[in-house]
Amino acid sequence: MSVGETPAPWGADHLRTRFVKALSDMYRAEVPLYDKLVDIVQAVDDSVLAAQGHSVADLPVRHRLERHGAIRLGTAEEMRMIGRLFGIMGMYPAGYYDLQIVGFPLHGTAFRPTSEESLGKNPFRVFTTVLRAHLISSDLVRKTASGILSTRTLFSPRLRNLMDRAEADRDSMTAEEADELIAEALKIFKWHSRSTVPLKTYLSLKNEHPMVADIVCFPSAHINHLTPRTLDIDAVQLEMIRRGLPAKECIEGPPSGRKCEILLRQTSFKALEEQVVFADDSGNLDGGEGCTVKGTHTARFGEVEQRGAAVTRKGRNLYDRLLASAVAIRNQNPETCNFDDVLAKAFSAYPDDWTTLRREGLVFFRYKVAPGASSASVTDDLLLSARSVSMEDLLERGLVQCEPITYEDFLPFSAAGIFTSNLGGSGGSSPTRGTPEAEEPLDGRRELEGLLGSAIPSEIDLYHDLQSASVGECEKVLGLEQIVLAH
Ligand code: OOG
Ligand code: NI
Repeated sequence: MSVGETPAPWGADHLRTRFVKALSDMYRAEVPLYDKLVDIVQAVDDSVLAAQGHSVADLPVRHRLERHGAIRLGTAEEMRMIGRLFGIMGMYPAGYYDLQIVGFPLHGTAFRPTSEESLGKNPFRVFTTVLRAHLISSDLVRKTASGILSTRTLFSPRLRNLMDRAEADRDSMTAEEADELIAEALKIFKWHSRSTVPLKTYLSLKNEHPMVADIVCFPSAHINHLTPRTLDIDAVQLEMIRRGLPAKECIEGPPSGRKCEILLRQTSFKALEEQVVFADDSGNLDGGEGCTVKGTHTARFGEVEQRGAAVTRKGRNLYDRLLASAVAIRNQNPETCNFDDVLAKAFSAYPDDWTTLRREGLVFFRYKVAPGASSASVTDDLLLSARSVSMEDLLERGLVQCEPITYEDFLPFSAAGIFTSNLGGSGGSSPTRGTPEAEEPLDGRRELEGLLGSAIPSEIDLYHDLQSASVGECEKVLGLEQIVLAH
């Protein structure tokens, strides 16, 4: 699109960007601490950039809008509908997450853009889980939950209608209809300080699992956090504490102090205790002043993250192994152990320069032919065989450049750590941090794919495809049959 041209109102990238901006405004009004956190991130990022002699305008466009959110849905139908809605905004399932491993009756996926181009515009991602009612142990709670959810309407008739039309023929739709789609979709994510059920029902569901109460007892699938990305999470953490935000004690993910950031590091401030009005015992919400039942609910929290490079399967296995070894050491002496030190020590076995990470096949890279290079630059001494060369040779001669691919996904155990510390009670560091990866939970994945009506690609395969496409492009430009990677 050339400068000054108006984007098509129904373009998927455009809708996603409008939606995340609207969501951010709504969340800012709902959770004042979010505003403070975004301020801190901006101040920290500005000073990181200034120290490097840069300004925010030097960052890729995506940084300024980059957010992720999380919602928890109640039924297969809600999950199927949200898959369609996100699809209209250019967000597709990536990765399967089974939260049963950490004791939550939920599984899900992340909806996000997957193409290089869309990620570059705005990588908005939503970690989306759905309740698996059959994992609720009490018959009574299961029936109560299913009964309540069967009467909830998350998607208004108008939204359904707009979605049907968008899928059938989006080019014929107007700018006003795009506005309506955003407004109707926003309602799904909005917080309501009234519960649809009596307090005693809420408490019985909460007793089964706080997640069950959070999902079932409210009229919307309120977004429970909206996370900005920062360039320096250690500085944000210190600043949160300095400004008196109720920050979690430790940062989840790889240790601090690495030169080459990998995967994801996250921290949060603790959930708000929200005032909630409950229905009276006959389910009536309009009992008038004096008849309402007041209570509280903790659900929404603030989170911030720093993103590093996407790792290969080999890189992920090494990450999981080192994390598990650090956790095992901590578990021997949980009271006295300084986990950050133990973690840093364990990760000294994880290479920390890009060349080694690339040569050992631990990180995915995007390759690009250097400006000015062409097929004429490929001299005979570079050839391994007829028309094949080694990527390392091309890099060494400066004919190709590379950069690590950003990790766009989640770390389920960090996720579990963060939501565990936000369910009231446990506070501090996550009891689950570093739980070893379980066997691939095939049945759950199939169940979720079945209800979404599409395969859920593994996030690692998606990075592999991005890397391969960039290598393919180099082959084309340099007129080569094959460029062989180091590993
Ligand atoms: C999901 C939290 C997952 C993350 O950053 O790992 C997540 C939830 O709380 O429902 O957002
Ligand atoms: Ni999150």
